[in-house]
Amino acid sequence: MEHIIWNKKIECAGRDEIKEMQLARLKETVERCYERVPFYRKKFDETGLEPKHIRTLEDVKLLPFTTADDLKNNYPFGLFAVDKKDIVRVHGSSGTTGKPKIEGYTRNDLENWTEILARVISAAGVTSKDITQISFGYGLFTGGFGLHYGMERVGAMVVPLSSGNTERQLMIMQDFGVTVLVSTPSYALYMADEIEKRGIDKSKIKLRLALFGGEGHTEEMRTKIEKQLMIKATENYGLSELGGPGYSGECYLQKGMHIAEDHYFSEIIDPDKLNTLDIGEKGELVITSLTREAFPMLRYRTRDITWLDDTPCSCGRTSMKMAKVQGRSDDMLIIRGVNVYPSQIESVIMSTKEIQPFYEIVVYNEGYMDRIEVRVEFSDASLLDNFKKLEELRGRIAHDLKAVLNIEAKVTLVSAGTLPRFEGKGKRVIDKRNR
Ligand code: DLL
Repeated sequence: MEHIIWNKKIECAGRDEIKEMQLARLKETVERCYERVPFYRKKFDETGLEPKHIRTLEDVKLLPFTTADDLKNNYPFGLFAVDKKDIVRVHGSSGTTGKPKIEGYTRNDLENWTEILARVISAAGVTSKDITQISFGYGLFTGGFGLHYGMERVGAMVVPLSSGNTERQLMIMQDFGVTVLVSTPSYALYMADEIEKRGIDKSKIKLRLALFGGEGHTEEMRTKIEKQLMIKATENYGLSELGGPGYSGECYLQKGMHIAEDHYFSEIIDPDKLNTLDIGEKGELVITSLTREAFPMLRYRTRDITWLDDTPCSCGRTSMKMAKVQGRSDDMLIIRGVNVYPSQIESVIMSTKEIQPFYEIVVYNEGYMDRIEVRVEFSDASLLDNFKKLEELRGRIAHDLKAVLNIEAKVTLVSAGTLPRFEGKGKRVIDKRNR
């Protein structure tokens, strides 16, 4: 396979060179926020902080955090640092309820966004010879447009299908000889299942790569999809508040996501004590934008739990990497005092042969107790006639879940095809507790 490093000068730069660039850009960003965004000016004034106090990268710790609530309170354009006439695009968070978190781009911001996506896309192994099907939603969601322009920049043929209408997606995938799929892992799983169900001849599918992002997935789920679609899948991460995808992406070695450090400064903090943690320590990712003109952001608390990794990568890139997101500090379930991450449950499900990779987690009250139920689909319909075998399977899954979670989970087996499938990000946790 051909491996192109899109921007060698930056992606393979020495650490000192990167740090120097980050510091200069951090100072500019701080100045910009202070001068142009009343929200930040007020926060600075409250503590007597001035842009001149930021002298080293360490001084980032002096800056105030920005949270999702700050975006909500300043909806829609309150945190913009340029006049509306200089904004050429807006995007927003993917949630379907309530007001979205809105962010804007100047022409330069769009140019930088395209550049960092071209890096992510090349790192995954995509070249101008590829035909790519973009099955992320196009709209306020950043996934569709972000990957679209990056792919065009790399020179790949783009098929902008957006999400939904799976039958048509699969038809075009075969007819056009699509080689690269861009989607959430949930949607890829759904497509893989439909390919099996419809008995589509796999030799008609030319896919060789998938770029997954927009949500987390376990290694076990990745392996499952890779096997089923006979592809290699890399992962990328980003969030609309910081401009969408492009913040980080895996290279073909699949050993963590390379961060675009010339555009973002990253920290890991303890989400409770708020102190900064060391490289390699697990905590909440906090990001400061370094080049964004329209919507600069200081120390944004992503709520995503991960760690940073500065060990050299054999692909040649020198950039810091982030590990797979372990969960969000706000999707962690606390069940009878025990912390449970949906990803722990997913690993067990993906490692159990006799069940499908689809699941649902229901949390509910029973008296004063919190209970957790995991619903999974069994693959072999003939099990319906064999109660003993069905019970044995249920017991085994319950046992494996207990070993991982340290608490009992009720396991419910349902027939194949009955749990929800997702065309975008999956929603697999239903919390019915009254609090
Ligand atoms: O999901 C941006 C994006 C689109 C990234 C396409 C990659 C590809 P939002 O809708 O604002 O933006 O959601 C951001 O999604 O804080 C994470 O919790 C989650 N997320 C995104 N990528 C990953 C990933 C886009 N690779 C929120 N692993 C983030 C885990 C992810 N979580």
